[in-house]
Amino acid sequence: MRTRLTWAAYGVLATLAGIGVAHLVAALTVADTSPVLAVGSTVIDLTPTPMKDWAIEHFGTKDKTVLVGSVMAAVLLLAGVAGLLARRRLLYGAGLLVLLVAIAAGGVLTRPQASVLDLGPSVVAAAVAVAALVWLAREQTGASEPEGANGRRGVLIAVGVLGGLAVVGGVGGRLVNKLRLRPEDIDLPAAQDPAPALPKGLDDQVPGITPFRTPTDDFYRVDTRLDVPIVSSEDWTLTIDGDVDKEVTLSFDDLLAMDVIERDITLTCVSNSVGGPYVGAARWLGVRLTDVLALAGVGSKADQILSTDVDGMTISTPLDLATDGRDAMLAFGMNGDQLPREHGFPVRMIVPGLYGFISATKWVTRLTLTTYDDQKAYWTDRGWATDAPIKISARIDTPKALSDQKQGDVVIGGVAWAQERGGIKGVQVQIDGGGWQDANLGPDGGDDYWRQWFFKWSAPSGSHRISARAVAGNGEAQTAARAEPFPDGASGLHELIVNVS
Ligand SMILES: Nc1nc2c(c(=O)[nH]1)N[C@H]1C(S)=C(S)[C@@H](COP(=O)(O)O)O[C@H]1N2
Ligand SMILES: [Mo]
Repeated sequence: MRTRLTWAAYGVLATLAGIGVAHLVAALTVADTSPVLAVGSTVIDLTPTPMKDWAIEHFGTKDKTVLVGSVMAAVLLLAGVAGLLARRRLLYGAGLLVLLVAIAAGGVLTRPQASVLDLGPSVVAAAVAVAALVWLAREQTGASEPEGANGRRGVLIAVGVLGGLAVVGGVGGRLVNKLRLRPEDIDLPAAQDPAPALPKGLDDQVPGITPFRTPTDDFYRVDTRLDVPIVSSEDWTLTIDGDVDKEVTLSFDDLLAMDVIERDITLTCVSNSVGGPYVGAARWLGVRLTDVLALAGVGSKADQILSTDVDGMTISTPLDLATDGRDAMLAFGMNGDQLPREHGFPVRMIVPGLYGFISATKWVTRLTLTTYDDQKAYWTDRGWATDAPIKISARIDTPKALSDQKQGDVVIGGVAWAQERGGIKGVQVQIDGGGWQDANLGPDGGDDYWRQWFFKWSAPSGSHRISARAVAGNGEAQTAARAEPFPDGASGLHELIVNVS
């Protein structure tokens, strides 16, 4: 039993050394090609939508950590098996390790725009893992021979060196990736058409309420990437092609030299469940999407803008909605600073009123005027809707679900949004299924921005159910009909129970 465990541990150690070194090599070249991340990304692409939804619902923003953790666990389990095989025959163990890396390499090659060069880290992983296993097997066999004392020392050295490699590779890869995330120094232009000063919100008045402006560091992040694309503003270009009068390619400086606008817009993810966290409000700086399209001249056949990111990931936006007069932007600034890399540096799209998955392309490099019949975007291929306006929604931030409250004055508060529907005209609160009562609204940040609200409740003791609903400026009310996020956004009312004593 003990020898078996030892050999299984050798398999795991050899694999960790391979993965660690490969991770560092990937970080120094193309981070996305790190074998474990590549398998993770492939799993993301292949996972059926309902399962992805389930993962987002249960693991929230940790869904990627859970994914990478599961991939690692599966790999290490098989690595242990490889170690056991190696005890019988080294060739079998090594063969299984190579097979594992080959699967990862397959993952690397299925990434959009993958090249053979991207196999570098996988080849390194295989070479290091196999060499490590051979080394460990040699030392172990040596140690069990009669003059074993020396052999035991050999085992310890091998374990130490390989453990060191795994740690140096893993930690080093992390550090390099962190370093690469450092922002570039960009001088942002001033807006010719600035946003009015954002009024002071209810942040200080209502404890526990979502801040009126989401701090950039707290802004939710949703994308298909396990790493963050590192794009340099100098190399970046944006091409407008497809059904256009003339194809145009803009540099970052070209874009900065255009008419700059600034807008307060609340971005929402289609995967957000009612009351969920995937919504954020920020001040965006950029140029009008319509100004950019006009440079190329849009033809008469196109019905979608197919935007492509730096890695070939595609998002489609209905052309009519994006050009109907709303403040659709190509943004390079967020909350007074340049876009963080996580949020699309150097340039992303922002279209008020449309869920992010059909509008908010990060790291965007190409806008292709085409038709839904001709070309399908990433999520269209996965069954999501092509037309998905953000649904009206009110979220209760405080009190928290199932919290204990003291009898007497309890302030209920939250945020509500109804982009491109005239903003929020009213929010109402219902206790225990009683009558709907008007909540107080916070200041107005514009029709495309969310609104804070609060309601003073004199809470009697007992368990109580609180519900909220929003009414838009155009008169439309939030529906109570429940819908899952798939395929065009969740609906229903946010409801929660609190215990008052
Ligand atoms: N390139 C790229 N852009 C993308 C995505 C993506 O996966 N890749 N995800 C979209 C989705 S689903 C949403 S909700 C928003 C989220 O933007 P954020 O991460 O800046 O909050 O980005 C959109 N833009
Ligand atoms: Mo999203």
